[in-house]
Amino acid sequence: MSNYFADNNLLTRKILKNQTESVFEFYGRFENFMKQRILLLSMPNYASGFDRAARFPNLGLASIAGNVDEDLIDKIAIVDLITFRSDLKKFLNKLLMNFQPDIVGLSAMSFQYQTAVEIAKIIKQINKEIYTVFGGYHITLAYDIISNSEDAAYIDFMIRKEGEIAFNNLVKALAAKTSKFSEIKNLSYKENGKFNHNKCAENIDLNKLKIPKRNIRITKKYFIFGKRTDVIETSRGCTMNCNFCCMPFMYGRTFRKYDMNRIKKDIENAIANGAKSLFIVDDNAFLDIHHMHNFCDLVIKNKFNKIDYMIQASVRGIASDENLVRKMAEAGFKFVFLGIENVESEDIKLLSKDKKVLTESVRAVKLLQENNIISAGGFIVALPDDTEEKIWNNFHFAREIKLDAPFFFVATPHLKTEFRKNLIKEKAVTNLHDFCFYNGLQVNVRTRSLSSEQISYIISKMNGKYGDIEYIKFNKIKTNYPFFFWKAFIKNIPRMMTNKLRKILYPNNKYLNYIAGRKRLIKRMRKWLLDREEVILSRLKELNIRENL
Ligand code: B12
Ligand code: SF4
Repeated sequence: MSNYFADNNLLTRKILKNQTESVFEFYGRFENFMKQRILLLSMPNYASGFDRAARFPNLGLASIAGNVDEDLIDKIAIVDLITFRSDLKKFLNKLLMNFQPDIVGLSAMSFQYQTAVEIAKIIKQINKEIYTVFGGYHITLAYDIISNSEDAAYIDFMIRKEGEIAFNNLVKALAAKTSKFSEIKNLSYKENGKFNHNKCAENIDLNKLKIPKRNIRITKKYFIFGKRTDVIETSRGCTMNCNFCCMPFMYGRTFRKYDMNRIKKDIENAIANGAKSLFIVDDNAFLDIHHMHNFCDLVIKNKFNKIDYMIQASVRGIASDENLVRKMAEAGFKFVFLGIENVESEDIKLLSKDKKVLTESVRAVKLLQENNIISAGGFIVALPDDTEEKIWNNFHFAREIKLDAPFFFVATPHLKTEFRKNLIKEKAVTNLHDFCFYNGLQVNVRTRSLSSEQISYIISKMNGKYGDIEYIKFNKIKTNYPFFFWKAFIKNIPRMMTNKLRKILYPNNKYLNYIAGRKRLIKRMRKWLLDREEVILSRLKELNIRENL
């Protein structure tokens, strides 16, 4: 990082800019044309626990960067703030002063959006001439709300849905100093201080996209299970109907594949940039089992199986094809994340999932175990009818099938989804607008019998209880990544000891460890430029009062 700053001081920046201007003025081709300095940022916020096992680079930003025409670029860089742990404000100030960007692109999921706004404020304080461009999931879902909010003062442009073509067109317009923004599809831009929202283009033909630019990342500390990692995609979209998912707002219910030649180049590029493992970010690559067979064949044939692969998959995709799972093992797959969702039949119906999901989950996990692949599984709990017992049933199911990594997500009412509408009708949403908590682990709903904080407490107990001696015995993370596993285990010992000690010293207050966890969250959120102390503490009071009753 220090070298980077050393050769990018303010003076160099000015000279470079003048040179670029004079070259173009000399040729008289583009009178006002100016190559752009583009800085792309992904957000530092993480869902607690994820960051200990994995920190991934943002593929959306790398793909956008890869698709900006070279002759528009003076300098371009990606900074994945997820890898960054110290004083964010100080770091950003230094970065912006040294890079002197013309354009800063910010990518955010819903729970990261408010941090992106706080960063945009810092950018505008340093130089209000810098253009801030927001993109990603939250923008796609909430552009209309945002354009009428106070946040709009810090946002110059929003790009909805897929960003590659729209961003390139925007950079072109800014470089040529034209203001023909109305012609750029997917773009929201301001006229007389008010946002206009252009129409969106059709989904991109994926095979026309250039390879993501990985070599321009300033940040480097990406890992999963202790191994240097990167991200690739082999398809975009999903045709399923799960009503809690916001993916259809991005691509509609469609499924597009990259052809194998392009995938081959992408893997080569990721490996050349240091990847020792690859996370495949596709929504649901297993919609086309042949595609997955072809992918594995490609990896095996080209000897790309010296590195590890991880993917999320539908339980049906895995359960339905024993040969594919075997081939995946040969191709180097070490981790599969399955969307199990819930064990209660009423809840499965509420999530618009197929009721066969449970029997298929049992088979899918068994096949993964037989092939030495780590099985992770996501559950969605806290649906309106859920009681404490029903929530725990998900835990028991995970233990019964010996899931290596269970994720007990809380039903999250993401904007615009059918699921949100249903929960609002049920009066089950306790936090409608503060999206900082929409990360799947924080609770924003209540059930008919449980408050948000009670749900949160139950889930923290489930997470705490899963990692017992028996778990250590059957767990495949330990066999596939022993160094990572034992290092994480040892690192966790002081916290386990403190928790035990609290229980011994204060046997009558069962909430003490939980409260400590909530306080850690307050500290973490402050690091992301968010202060939600009051909100979190007020919910804790609710729990204590109930306890005293
Ligand atoms: C891979 C993935 C992950 C990975 C890694 C993500 C990463 N590196 O950032 C992991 C497993 C860690 C993960 C975790 C989580 N994820 Co996730 N994840 C995805 C997934 C499947 C793919 C993301 C991706 O890389 N897509 C491919 C790239 C090319 O597309 P993209 O990121 O969307 O970028 C394009 C556009 O969005 C846009 N764009 C994006 N940024 C910008 C910026 C600018 C300036 C511009 C112009 C355009 C632009 O242009 C890009 C190119 O077309 C998506 C679903 C999906 N289809 O996107 C969910 C998704 C993004 N995740 C989601 C969630 C909720 C989470 C979690 C919070 C919890 C959870 N329940 O899983 C955690 C939290 C992670 C954390 N930071 O701690 C939600 C977000 C919902 C929302 N409204 O915010 C999604 C949409 C899943 C869903 N179906 O609901 N996730
Ligand atoms: S299968 Fe996954 S990606 Fe497809 S709609 Fe359901 S949750 Fe969304």
